[in-house]
Amino acid sequence: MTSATPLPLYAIGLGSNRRHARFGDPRQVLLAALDALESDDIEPVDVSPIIASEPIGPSRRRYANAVALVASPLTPPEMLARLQAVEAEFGRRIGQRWGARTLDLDILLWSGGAWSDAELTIPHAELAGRAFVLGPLRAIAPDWRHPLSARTIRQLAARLIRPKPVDRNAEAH
Ligand code: PH2
Ligand code: MG
Ligand code: MG
Repeated sequence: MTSATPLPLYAIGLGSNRRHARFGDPRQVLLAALDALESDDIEPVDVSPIIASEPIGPSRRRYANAVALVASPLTPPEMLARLQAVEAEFGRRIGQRWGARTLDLDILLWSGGAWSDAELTIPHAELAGRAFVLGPLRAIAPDWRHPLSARTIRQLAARLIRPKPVDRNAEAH
């Protein structure tokens, strides 16, 4: 298919910290989820390495995390519905927020810019504070600019992953 206007791009965060009976460990869950996402109107463009990350929040299990870039004409609410359908396919239950979960799919960025309604905020509200998102995202989209802060992913990752000491003396202890 040729088209003058390129399709919108989405950056999708993937996370899992629970085995799936059929697919296996969290890493394999993410690989299966990438397959499940691909469809007539969701075209995978790139995927980061899958990292192992320490849990943020109450769950004590380590996560597998990755970020995928997909091209899609879907609107943000349509994309959200699709991600929720894939989560449900993988056994995610409503109300599992922050608990151990088989699959979490989050819209991180959209080339259309910012979006905000009762169900969905783009960019993802926690994007700039989460190393397990910024690390994988930097591997595939370092020059993407956060539409609200105007900083690139590379800059946001550098701030978070290598914070500059405020007080050099304090650092010596
Ligand atoms: N997701 C959470 C809460 N904590 N920690 C890590 N390391 N990775 C995640 O994906 C994650 C988390 C809620 O979405
Ligand atoms: Mg989520
Ligand atoms: Mg999440």
